[in-house]
Formats: sequence, C-alpha cells, structure tokens
Amino acid sequence: MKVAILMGSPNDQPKMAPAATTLAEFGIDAEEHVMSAHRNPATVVSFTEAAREAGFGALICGAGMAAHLAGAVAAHTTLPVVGVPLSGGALNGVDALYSTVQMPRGIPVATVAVDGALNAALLVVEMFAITDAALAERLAQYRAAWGAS
Ligand code: RP5
Repeated sequence: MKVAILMGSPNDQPKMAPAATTLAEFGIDAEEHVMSAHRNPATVVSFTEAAREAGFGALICGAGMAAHLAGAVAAHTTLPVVGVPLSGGALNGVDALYSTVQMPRGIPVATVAVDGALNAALLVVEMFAITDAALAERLAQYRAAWGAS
C-alpha cells in the first residue's frame, strides 16, 4: 500500500516534507500532491474517491488557515485520514488546528500537532504495521533509536 500526502498549496511543501522523508525511511511509497479544498474542490473529490482503488492505504493532509483539506478528504473516503494543521496566517496555525481536530462525529480525522508532518507519517506506519510484522519490527527499532538520541 502507498500513502497520499496532500497539501493545499505549493508553499506548504517544506512543512510537509518530513512526511515523505519518514515514510521513505520505512520503505513505504508515497505521492505528494497539491490540491486545495477551496481552490480546486473537484480535484480533491475525484482524487479521494479513486484513492482506495489506486492502491492508497492512508491519506495525510496538510493545510493552513481554515482551508480544512483533511475534513474535505475524509468526507469522500473511508481510508484513514491524518490531518496536519499548518502554521501561518494571522492565527499562525490555531485556526488550522481547530478546524482539523474538531471534526463532527462520524467523519474522523486523526489530527497531529501544528506542523506535525513527521508524526503524521509515523501514525500511518503504525497503522500499516498492524498487519505487517516486518514493518512492526522496523518501527520498534526506530522507536528505540529515537529514545536513545
Ligand atoms: C491553504 O491556505 C494552504 O494549505 C496554505 O497553507 C494556505 C495559504 O496558501 P497560500 O496563499 O500560501 O498558497 O489552502
């Protein structure tokens, strides 16, 4: 399974880069795409509705301000969606945090910290490792090394 890393603007890429880097460390394929829930909502819908069939196992969505890409994506798939609120704008990420974490019941988004792209990737690795013993072992090694650093 591969992972989609979606972001609302090309300007988000530096903040989202740790997601792809971390997934690569675990040998998990990932694709980065720029699409916005408010600038190109039709693209968000078509990509998301096709995601499971296209081989994606999870989607990581980063957006700043109140754009709320993760919630829009979650509305169109039952794959796990991890939301990364991004800093910036007048409220510097508090707006993105609240809009991403406060999803109404029934449509979940697993929300990490503001600019928490690395943890978003680790959460997806943990999900994939539920049914992949070799990946679980690599995760244990990563965690041990992390604690030692
Ligand atoms: C959101 O609006 C993006 O995720 C970005 O964080 C924010 C500002 O976008 P830009 O003006 O930098 O393109 O859609």
